[in-house]
Amino acid sequence: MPNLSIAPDGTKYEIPTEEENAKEREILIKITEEQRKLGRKIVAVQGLGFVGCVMATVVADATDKDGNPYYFVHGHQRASKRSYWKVPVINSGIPPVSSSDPEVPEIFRRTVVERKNFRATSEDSVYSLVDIVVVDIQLDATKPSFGEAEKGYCDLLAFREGIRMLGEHIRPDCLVLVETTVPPGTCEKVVKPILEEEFIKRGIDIKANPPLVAHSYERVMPGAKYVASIRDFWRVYSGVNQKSIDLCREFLTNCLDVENYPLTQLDNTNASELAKTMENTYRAVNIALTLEWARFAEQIGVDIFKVRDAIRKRKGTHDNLLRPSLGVGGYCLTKDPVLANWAMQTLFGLEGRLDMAIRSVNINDTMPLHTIEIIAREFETLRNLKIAVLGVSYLENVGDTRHSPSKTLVEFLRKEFADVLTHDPYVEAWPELEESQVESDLKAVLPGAEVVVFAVGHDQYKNLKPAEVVAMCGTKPLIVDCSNFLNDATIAEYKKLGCKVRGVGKGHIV
Ligand code: SAJ
Repeated sequence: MPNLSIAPDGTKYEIPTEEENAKEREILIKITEEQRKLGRKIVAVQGLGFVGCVMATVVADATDKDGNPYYFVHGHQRASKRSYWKVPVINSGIPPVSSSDPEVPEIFRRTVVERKNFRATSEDSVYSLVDIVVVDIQLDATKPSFGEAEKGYCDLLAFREGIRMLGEHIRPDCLVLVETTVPPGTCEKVVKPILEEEFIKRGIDIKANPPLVAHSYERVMPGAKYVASIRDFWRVYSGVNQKSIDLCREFLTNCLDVENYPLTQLDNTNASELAKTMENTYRAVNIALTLEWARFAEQIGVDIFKVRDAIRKRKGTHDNLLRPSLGVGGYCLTKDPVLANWAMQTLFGLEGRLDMAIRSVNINDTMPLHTIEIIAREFETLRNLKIAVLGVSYLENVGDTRHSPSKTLVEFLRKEFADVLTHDPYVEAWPELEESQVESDLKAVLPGAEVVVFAVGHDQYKNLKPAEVVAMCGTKPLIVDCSNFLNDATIAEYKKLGCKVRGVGKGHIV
């Protein structure tokens, strides 16, 4: 019975047998020899997720002043049921990620089909053939209990296994460049020691040939500027020794637009790892501050968004004040503060914790409960209340549901036995909330609704006319605005139609 990996479109791909892997090893050796003869350095990208697969194309797309590619790139994806399908899909020149960035399909076609200097494989031995490995394997933080981010931890097992596999195969002079967002201390205290252990097992003198480890975090934003968020974006980097730093700088300089987006070298990898986690913690704390003040504003008749706009007029010092919302989701701001806090205690063995970071994550994670409070104030009970939730992705105009605040909202409303229907124009399936059918037609969720929650700021919702919504509902629903999606004129129209309107941070609505 063949071992199958199934792509999102349902296509089934057979995972290679040992016999096919042996053939693949021959192919890899042959390709690598040919590419070296063309004067190209050989790079492997470990992990072909939403970061690695596009990073691999950016590296393959890099050319010298005569237009010759610097590198041949082997993209490596473990032969798992969940992800092996990416290997044959990429090798057909198709991106394994959906994207609104027109450059994504273009750069895959150019590097895989036209130049043929990017190829995917699931064969581990590829790492013995390369000069540089870019590590883009996933590393998650786990928060075991809701609203208690202080108990969050990082399970390094899979990451350690990935690094150990590198140690078993790479040549001693191969640079390992970690791009994955990792807890501060990981390169020095996890990656380097594992590589040293494996080098020693292989009889390599680690004094003469110390492992070469660098860190430069990615700032990938898989939206309309997916490729540019890798190639045309500032980078921070460092290494465990001078040679690692020099090789990393040379590689990034060849691959990225460092003229317009200069590199920043930090003293050591702890600093570079701290920078990424602090960057996203800064953003999470910024949002948490506005969420806390939104509650205050609601109680004293203030529209926090007008206050925010007034403050942001101070360009250069206060114009980065963010906004309150249903809550904070996504893969970055929910995780990075927890990684740093965990590292402080576990990797560095320090007392205490990053209080503001952890408190901010707790404010952000539990913020959807405030929207429930807003609704509950208007009804005797939530039991059997028909609630239409508009938006389940974590961010406006994208279909990504990872760590979506709408999940918390829907789960807690259903715990109160409310009758919740969900809609999102970008989301067909909601893997994190399997039993939840996500509708793509408003007519499937609005009829009979007693509450309409504008949860996510998709453009489609912002263009909805109050009269349309009320007509589709056939009721005069409570309208709940989670993040300033409705301006005062629209609010007045809803009120004229007999609807009550409430909103996060909108204390001025009477
Ligand atoms: N959010 C708010 N208020 C805001 C901004 C965002 O509640 O003022 C919420 C969003 O609704 C979402 C969550 O926070 O649920 C995260 O939004 P985000 O805009 O930070 O988007 P992310 O999570 O994709 O963050 C990423 C980060 N990029 C990387 O880590 C490489 C972050 O550093 C970027 O600043 C952000 O993208 C960006 O600017 O797009």
